[in-house]
Amino acid sequence: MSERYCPGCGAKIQSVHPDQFGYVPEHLLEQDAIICQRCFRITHYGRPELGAVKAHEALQAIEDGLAWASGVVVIVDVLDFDAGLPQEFVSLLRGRNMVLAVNKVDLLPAQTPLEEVQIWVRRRLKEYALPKVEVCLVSAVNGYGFPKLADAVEGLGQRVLFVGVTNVGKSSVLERLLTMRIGGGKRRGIKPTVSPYPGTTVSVSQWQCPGATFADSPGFVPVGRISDLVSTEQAVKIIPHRSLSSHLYPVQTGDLVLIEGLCAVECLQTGPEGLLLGFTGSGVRWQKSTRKHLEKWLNKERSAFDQWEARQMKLRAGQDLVISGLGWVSARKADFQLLLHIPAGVKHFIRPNLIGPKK
Ligand SMILES: Nc1nc2c(ncn2[C@@H]2O[C@H](COP(=O)(O)OP(=O)(O)OP(=O)(O)O)[C@@H](O)[C@H]2O)c(=O)[nH]1
Ligand SMILES: [Mg+2]
Repeated sequence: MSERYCPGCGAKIQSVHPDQFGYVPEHLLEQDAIICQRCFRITHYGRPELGAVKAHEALQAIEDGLAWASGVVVIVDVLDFDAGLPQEFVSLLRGRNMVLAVNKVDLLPAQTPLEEVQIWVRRRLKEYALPKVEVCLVSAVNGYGFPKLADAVEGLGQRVLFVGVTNVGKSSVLERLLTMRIGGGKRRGIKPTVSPYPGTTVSVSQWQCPGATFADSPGFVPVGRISDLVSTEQAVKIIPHRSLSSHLYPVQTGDLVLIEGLCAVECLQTGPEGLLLGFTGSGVRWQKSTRKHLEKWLNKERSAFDQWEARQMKLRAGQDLVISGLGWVSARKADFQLLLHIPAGVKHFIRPNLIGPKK
């Protein structure tokens, strides 16, 4: 009998190990269209069954997918742009016929001019030595940008692979394209499995469309995102789903901006007018304090993460300090000398402001 794969997550179907990917109880194997028990439970009960795909297995599947593909749709999350393009991942993509879909633009504040975001993305891409890639700003939730994306995908040949780091919305983007003319337009009973938990898709899963085959892939597992270091329940609270919340603080030398349990931004020096504007998902609690409370705060938070690091940096007015997998603080009206207290291993990036006045 030929091997079968779960269309939801790409895992090979098996009915021996309920605690492994691809499990389907034996009595259901007779059915024509089946998804694995994990995809069924994720979709119907929202339960994060069996955890995430392993990094090395995901990488192998992505490499196999790239060997098969004629073209690639690279998906990144607009809020965590740099975490979406780790160097090892970008090097797999060089020389490919590709389109960049910058997803989740619905999470930006409503007044954000998307033309400016487009220019911002183009500038960031130069830093990754990807200057010529076609960029589409999209939202898989509300369909923004999909007509343009569909046109771009038509130029990628007959075997199109959807790739990106975990949880950026690869399966969601693919699912939406399947409902459009390019994907055949008909309602399908079975869809790519989407969930708020990173590591949902476990292998390459192909979808036949009128003029091409689309393939979903597991997420490249990035290093250093805070959302991957906390429990699944906490990750879902941290990752923005519906909107960003923003927090504006006038900050002076000696002030501390705290993000509950996750990081502290200590101001070593700034001008009299300095403002820090913080952006995270709405499940994250912010607080302003002063340096004298830092030790107490760190002692309380040490229970959650064994090791913390302090990193000193200069943040100029017009720049964002991004804490990978969490959010960012944006410097306004003055330059800042900061000391960032953060769990060991979490990456940070400094970039030009994504939202608001550009310098
Ligand atoms: N707000 C918003 N959420 C989105 C969008 N696209 C996807 N999501 C959410 O992001 C989460 C991850 O989506 P998936 O499509 O499963 O992401 P993925 O990249 O396939 O994830 P893995 O398979 O785990 O690598 C889900 O909670 C989605 O509902 C979007 O455009 N806007
Ligand atoms: Mg997926």
